[in-house]
Amino acid sequence: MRRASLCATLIALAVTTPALAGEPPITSTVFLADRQATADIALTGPAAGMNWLSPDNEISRLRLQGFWFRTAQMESEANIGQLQLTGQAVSDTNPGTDNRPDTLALQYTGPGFTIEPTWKLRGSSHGGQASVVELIQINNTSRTAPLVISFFQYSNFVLSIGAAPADTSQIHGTVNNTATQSGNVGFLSETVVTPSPSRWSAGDANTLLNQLNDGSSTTLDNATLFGPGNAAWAYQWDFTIPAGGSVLISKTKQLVPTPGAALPLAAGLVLIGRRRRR
Ligand SMILES: [Ca+2]
Ligand SMILES: [Ca+2]
Repeated sequence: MRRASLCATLIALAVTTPALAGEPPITSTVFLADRQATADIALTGPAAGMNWLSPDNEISRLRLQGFWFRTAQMESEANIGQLQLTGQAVSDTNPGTDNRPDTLALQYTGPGFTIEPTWKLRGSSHGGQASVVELIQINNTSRTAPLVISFFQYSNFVLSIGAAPADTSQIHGTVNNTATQSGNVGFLSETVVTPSPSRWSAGDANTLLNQLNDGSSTTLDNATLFGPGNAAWAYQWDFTIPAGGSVLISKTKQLVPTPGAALPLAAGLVLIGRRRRR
């Protein structure tokens, strides 16, 4: 937490004091809104990332979209929420349309590098879609040494309702830079504008997440289709960033509910949450 003045603009931010040794990790969440769409982003801990995305502020269609990394000095991947959070700001980029904060910028600092993700949420007045534009800048802050780093994005949307998960995830495009996930209640498409990913995987949500948390080095398997099932997908970028240099990942995603999607009627639904927040 850098400056108390930033807090004045936060709609919802739970801040706890820095954890002492042996205490549970700090958990804090930023809430973004634009028209009917809402998003939550958890800032710290091993499951940091966007964990709520809803076109209508009713049902989240996202369980987690988070970022992991592994430098040449590391034996396994870690969530960026396990780094020190050194910068945080929310802003309103369309005050004439909706004057609530819709954009979050963060900075995490590790040994010889910083990672700076930014999310900008856009919704619609009728709840028909939620779009997010994301930029992730990775800076090598060393003056002498290159930074060898693999950066991962894990994405687990939940777009089907029924007795069992029945989502399909797929990687598309000649440079594998578009991912889709679909089910009987919605469709998600994400395109990496630049740079194209080095590796990718469409797979089972738990299997992919375990690969990033299993304490060993992981290289994604380039699978391009999974499902129907508990589908998710992941991207991997392998970078060597020269001393003082930076890379910028730019991507955009759009979440669209299926028009007239059936409301939950039976037990055993796969819905991950339902809440009204305003
Ligand atoms: Ca706004
Ligand atoms: Ca691993």
